[in-house]
Amino acid sequence: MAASALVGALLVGMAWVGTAQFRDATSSHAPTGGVPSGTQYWTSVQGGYHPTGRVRTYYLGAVESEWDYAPAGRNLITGKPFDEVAGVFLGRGRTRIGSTYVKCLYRAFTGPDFSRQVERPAAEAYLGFTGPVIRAEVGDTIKVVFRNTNCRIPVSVHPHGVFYLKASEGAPYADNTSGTDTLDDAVAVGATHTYTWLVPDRAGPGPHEGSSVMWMYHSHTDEVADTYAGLQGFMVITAKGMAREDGSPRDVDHEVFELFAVMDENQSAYLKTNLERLPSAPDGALAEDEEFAESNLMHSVNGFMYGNQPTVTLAKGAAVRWYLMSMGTEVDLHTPHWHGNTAVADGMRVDVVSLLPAEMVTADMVPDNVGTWLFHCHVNDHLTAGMVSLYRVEDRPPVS
Ligand SMILES: [Cu+2]
Repeated sequence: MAASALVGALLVGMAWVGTAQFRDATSSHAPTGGVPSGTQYWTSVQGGYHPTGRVRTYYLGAVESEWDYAPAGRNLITGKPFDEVAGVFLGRGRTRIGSTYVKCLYRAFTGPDFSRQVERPAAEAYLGFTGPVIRAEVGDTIKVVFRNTNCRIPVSVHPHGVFYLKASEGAPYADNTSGTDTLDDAVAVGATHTYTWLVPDRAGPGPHEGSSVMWMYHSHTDEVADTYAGLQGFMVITAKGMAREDGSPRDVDHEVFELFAVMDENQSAYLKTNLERLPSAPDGALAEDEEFAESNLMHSVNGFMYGNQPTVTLAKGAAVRWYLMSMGTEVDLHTPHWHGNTAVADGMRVDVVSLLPAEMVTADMVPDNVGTWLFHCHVNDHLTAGMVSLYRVEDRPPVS
């Protein structure tokens, strides 16, 4: 990417985040009330929370969208039309939904009135249906102002890793909470809820990790139906003192985020909606039909199949950090594999990593091998069903 494009990307990317300084974060209380904030508290739980005083505010919307798993309409790995196997999932017909589904997705907005969605820069198009990346540095406070802009289902934002109280957990269950502590559980269409998450030391990189750690966020009102509807995203926490202004780690030139998942559209909260869009109204038996069910298992990377993911482009010699995760169920054991280059994950040299549902793995790569390379799940069934992308290494100076 040209330097000017990068600057443009940064500007657009930053438009949805506002930062502010608390005057005295150690003694003040967050707006949801009762957030432990004193040094005494954190010492008593042997945690470390050493506030930077910085609050990062994100405007996150849930947006009902049509999502096409294969927008090119071709297999971009073979360069040919879809074959019979691909047709099982992507073929559209009287009783087949095809490649495009209605989903509910997390999208960034520019401000608290949610009048303008942030346009995702071209360099981030590969993020697909996943939400915008949320970032913070250890010691920060994250505020997610969340509005269900037009999804017909109630949804929430549930984070992993960071510190939250009940009003910011985003999950309804019999946890003895009531009143305002339950407003996070399910945000109805048109409603807004602000989630406040602290970033103590234990949300940052562990002893064997580099300068940042990835956590996911996802809807947890109806966890299964919501995540299959598309509501998940990545969050990066950078070690204290290691963050750039935007929260990204200083010692990394390029970060890449990839979700490997068999998106089971049969279990999406939008199955009924998608059925109703079929050319002929389906009879009740269709949802029970095994072949129909199979046709809705979208083996995808960030919501793209058969090489349809926009190609991630890296510079030879750049410090690249890959953040990989999976979601789903027992079929979601994935083994992302890079052709052409190797990485270090968990202190080991690898070109394959393994993921189980909701597992998150960070891998550092300094690509030395120029070319366009496969990046695919090594589980045979998943590979043939479309869980394959490309990445490209170019001989140019790293952008940082
Ligand atoms: Cu797989």
